[in-house]
Amino acid sequence: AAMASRVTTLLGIPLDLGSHTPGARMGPAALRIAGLAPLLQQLGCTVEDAGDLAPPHPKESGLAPEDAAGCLHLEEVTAWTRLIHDHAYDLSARGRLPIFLGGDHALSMGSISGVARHCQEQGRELAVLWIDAHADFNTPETTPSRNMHGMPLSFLTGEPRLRPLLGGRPLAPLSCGNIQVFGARSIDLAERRRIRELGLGCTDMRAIDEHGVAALLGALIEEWRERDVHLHVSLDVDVLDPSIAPGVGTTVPGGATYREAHLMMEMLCDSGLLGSLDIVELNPFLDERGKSARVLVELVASLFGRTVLDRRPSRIRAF
Ligand code: Z70
Ligand code: MN
Ligand code: MN
Ligand code: MN
Repeated sequence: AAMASRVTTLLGIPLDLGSHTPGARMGPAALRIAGLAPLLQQLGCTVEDAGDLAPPHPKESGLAPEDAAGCLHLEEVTAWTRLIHDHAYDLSARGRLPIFLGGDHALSMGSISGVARHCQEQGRELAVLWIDAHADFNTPETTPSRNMHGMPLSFLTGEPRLRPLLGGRPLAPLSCGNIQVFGARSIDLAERRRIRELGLGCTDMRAIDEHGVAALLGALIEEWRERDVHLHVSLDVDVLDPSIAPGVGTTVPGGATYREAHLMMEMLCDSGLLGSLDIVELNPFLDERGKSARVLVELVASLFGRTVLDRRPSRIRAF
C-alpha cells in the first residue's frame, strides 16, 4: 500500500557495452513486451514509462592510462554512467520509485550513484542488495575480462581508479557494510580477496543451501529496518538458475530456483523498504521464447505486492 502511493517510473537503459556479449540492449523492450507496466498497474501502482535513454556520444573518461587499458568500451560506458546518474538523481529528487530496465550491470554505476547522491542530501542511509551470481567487485587492475559490468561495486564504494567516471559530479561512496551481494557463486580470485579485505557483505549459494533464503535475507532485512534505510535492489538475472532464465550472457549453474527468487521478492515487498530497483543482464537475443523476460516480470509482481493468499507480514516471525 505504501508502494502504491508512490509513482513508479520505468526507465529503459539499452546499454550492453559493459559486457562482451551484445544483446542486453534489447532488455528494456523485452521487459515491456512481457507486460511489466500493466502488471504493476494491476497491482495498484501508478506507473509512468519514461522510455529509453538514447545512447550518448562517447566521453573522455579521465582514467589514468594504465586503468583505461583495463576497461573495454570505456568512453561509451563513461558517457552512459554520467547520463544514467543524472536521470537517477533527478527521478529520486522528484520522489519517484525508479525501475532501471537494463541493459548490463554497468548501468548500476549510474543508477545507484544517482540514488546515493539524493539519499546523502536527504540524510537518508542507503543500503544495496545486489542479487547476482557474481560479486561485480573487480577493478581495472584486477579484472580478468576488462568487462566493466564486473566492476560497478568497486566504483560505488569509491575505488579511486574509477572515480573519474562521474566527471565533476559528487560521488557519495557506499560503505562496504551497506552492500550485500546475495546468491553469489562465481567470484574471481582477486575479487574474493577484496571482499575479505574490504568487508563487502556477501552471501553465497552454499549459505543459501545451508540456511535458506528466509533466515538469511530475513536477518538482513531486520537490520535494514532498524536503520530505516532506503533499499536499492539490483537484480541481475544470472542469479537465477539457467534452467528458468537462459537469457543471459554468462550462465552459471546452481542458481536460485523459481521459488527461492519469489521468496526473496515477497520478503522484500513485506519489508516496505524498497526505494529503487535495477533489472539487469537480460539478453533477449539469447532467451528462449521470452522465458527469462516473463520470469523477471513475475518476480517484479511479487516484489510489488502480488501474493498467493491475502496474509500480511504480521505472520512472519522475522519481523
Ligand atoms: C567476471 C568479470 C560478470 C556478469 C559476468 C564476470 C563478471 N567477474 N558479471 N556476468 N553479470 O569479468 O569481472
Ligand atoms: Mn526522496
Ligand atoms: Mn552483475
Ligand atoms: Mn552476474
